[in-house]
Amino acid sequence: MASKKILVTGAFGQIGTVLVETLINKYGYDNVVASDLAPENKLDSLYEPLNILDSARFKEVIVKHDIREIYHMAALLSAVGESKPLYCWDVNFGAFLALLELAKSTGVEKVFFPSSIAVFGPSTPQFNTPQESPLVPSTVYGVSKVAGELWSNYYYMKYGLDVRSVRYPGIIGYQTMPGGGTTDYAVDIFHQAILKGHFDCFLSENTRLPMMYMEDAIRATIELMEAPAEKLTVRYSYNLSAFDFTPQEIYNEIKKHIPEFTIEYQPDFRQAIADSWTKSIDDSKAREDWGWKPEFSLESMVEDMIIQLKQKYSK
Ligand code: AKB
Repeated sequence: MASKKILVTGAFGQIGTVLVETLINKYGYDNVVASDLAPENKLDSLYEPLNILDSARFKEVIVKHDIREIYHMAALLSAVGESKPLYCWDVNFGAFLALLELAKSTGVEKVFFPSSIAVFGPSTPQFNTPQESPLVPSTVYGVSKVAGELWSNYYYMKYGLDVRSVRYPGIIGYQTMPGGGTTDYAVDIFHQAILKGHFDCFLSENTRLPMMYMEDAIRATIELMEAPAEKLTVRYSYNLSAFDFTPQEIYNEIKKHIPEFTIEYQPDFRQAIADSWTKSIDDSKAREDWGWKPEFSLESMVEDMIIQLKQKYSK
């Protein structure tokens, strides 16, 4: 059992919520501090209200709890980022750079930075995207994640700060709802299938994107953070993959469980974002370096999502 103190920023977000619970189960209640913007805690955890743009307050929280590890999950996602580009840059990059500086001057030893498939762009190979690929994204969210990756690598090389990162694909989970992303449809489709039997999809039927089940995403995050430092050869961000599908393919899979389910396609501005991202990912470097292996396939993810959500809605 680790006695190091862990801080999770963005703890009320889609991934943060599940991460806090998993970290508490693993390292103990007293070793995990959740933080987010809201004044009141929504989780069963220690809590500090924190606006990550306020670096004096950020430092206060780190020092007060003698934080040694930070999972920096606070971010604006791709679709909402496009409506507020400069704010997205400040939140996703400015606050992260401030965090890296704080880590240097406090006792923080290890930092997790969540990157994304949004770092890829039209010039990146579309299928089986290699670890080393051109990173010229067309969203400000992608730009902020590329910058975060490069500065993570810089702080590691220059100051020896142990920053670790993965490029998350779209994450699907029954525990929480995403907000403001382009892959959000892949969570919403389950809720609508169960609640209404119909889904209006904001992406077109053949839009293929890389995706992953929440259980695998959380396990990948913690496995990377626990991997021996000498095994890690990538200090900007690891490609990470489980499966990929189109809206039509996930619809067909859900329909096996809910035969009356219907879908219509009404692509909006998020279509252009999805079209700029790659379709499938080569994560062999993560597999080689720290033994990454997903457990859930498209079929087993869909089955589990439907079981879990039916249970949730029947309560
Ligand atoms: C989004 O859709 O913006 C995110 C992501 C792929 O990073 N889920």
